[in-house]
Amino acid sequence: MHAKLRPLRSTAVAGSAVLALLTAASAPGLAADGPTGRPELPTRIDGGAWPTSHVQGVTVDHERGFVYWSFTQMLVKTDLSGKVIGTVEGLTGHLGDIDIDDRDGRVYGSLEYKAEESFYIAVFDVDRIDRVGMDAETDGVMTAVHLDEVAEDFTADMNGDGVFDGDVADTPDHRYGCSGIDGVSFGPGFGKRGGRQTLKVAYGVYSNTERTDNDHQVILEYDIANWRKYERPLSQSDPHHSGPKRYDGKFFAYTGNTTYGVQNLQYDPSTRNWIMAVYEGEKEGFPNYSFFTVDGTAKPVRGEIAGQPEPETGRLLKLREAGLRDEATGIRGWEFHGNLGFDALGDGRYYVAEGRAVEEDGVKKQEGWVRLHRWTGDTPAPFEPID
Ligand SMILES: [Ca+2]
Ligand SMILES: [Ca+2]
Ligand SMILES: [Ca+2]
Repeated sequence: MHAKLRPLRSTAVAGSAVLALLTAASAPGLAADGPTGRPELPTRIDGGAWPTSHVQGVTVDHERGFVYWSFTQMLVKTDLSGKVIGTVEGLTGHLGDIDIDDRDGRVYGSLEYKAEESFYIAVFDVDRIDRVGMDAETDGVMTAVHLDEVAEDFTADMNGDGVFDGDVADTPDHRYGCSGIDGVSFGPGFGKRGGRQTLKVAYGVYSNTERTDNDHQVILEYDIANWRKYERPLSQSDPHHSGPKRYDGKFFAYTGNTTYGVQNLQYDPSTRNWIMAVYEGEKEGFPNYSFFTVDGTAKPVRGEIAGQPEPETGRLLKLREAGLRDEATGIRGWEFHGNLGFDALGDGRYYVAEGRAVEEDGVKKQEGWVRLHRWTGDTPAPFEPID
């Protein structure tokens, strides 16, 4: 609430400025943003309650004043007061984490169809979302780009018995334990301060305590500059496989096994951390933290991807030397939620999603909202809510 006040010449102007400041500062739920010219950010925004699975991701367009919410089978667009502007519905797969590309103003999200062995980045033309009930297939607001690499790792017959065991955790199949994709975020290349923003896509990883090759988070990097040529509308009954044959980078972060991998991935320009919010793992001998930070200032190093059936090297990411530390493994991490949605605003503030099941008129729904937080760097939780 400490907006910067500059000396003003006229007492009348100063008086009205102070009045305006007090009004803003005392309005419930509003955090003063200072003289940025951008809308002020509420301490809480509601995403509504929907007859879907839970909220999976949020991304805020501060400039234009919109919030986008992934509710697994639906994308919701609200303004900063939580007023619903529109929805994109009819998704039969799993829409996970989302992020906005500041360059084109579109929203990108991970979209899985495991039975069809098809994995996409869905691209939403969010400017065109202007009413509730728009259709993902037929209203021209969504295209999809297929990621072959994910399908290959997901379907890998790791025990070589000629059978791919499908969407189950209790199997040696799935390379690195890959269950698909979830966390997505734009940001600079790992170890780079600026340069070209690329899209990072994190694998889901099945929880499985019986194997040793699933203790890494796996992150693919794509330069999406030429992605328009791959983008196609998606017919979910006949899923296309239009997409880049190759990724531009593949990276591994040693965290120990988790339950479904990185739920929310987010680059934080203010700390230069890549945050990874997860559902905790269950393996003995690991700390099983709920939140990790990759050191975005560290260049990836080629090294052994520990625990693979055949020795294998890859580009390893470094966890930030901060937070909790597990003596046995050296793994660093934190205890924090954020696995339902997490957006970094770039100035040391963050929106963190929460959700719950509700019932309205006999209909089971999932409600989602975000609360404004600030970075503290404390352990075990490095954020505190701004109220
Ligand atoms: Ca097999
Ligand atoms: Ca994200
Ligand atoms: Ca998720």
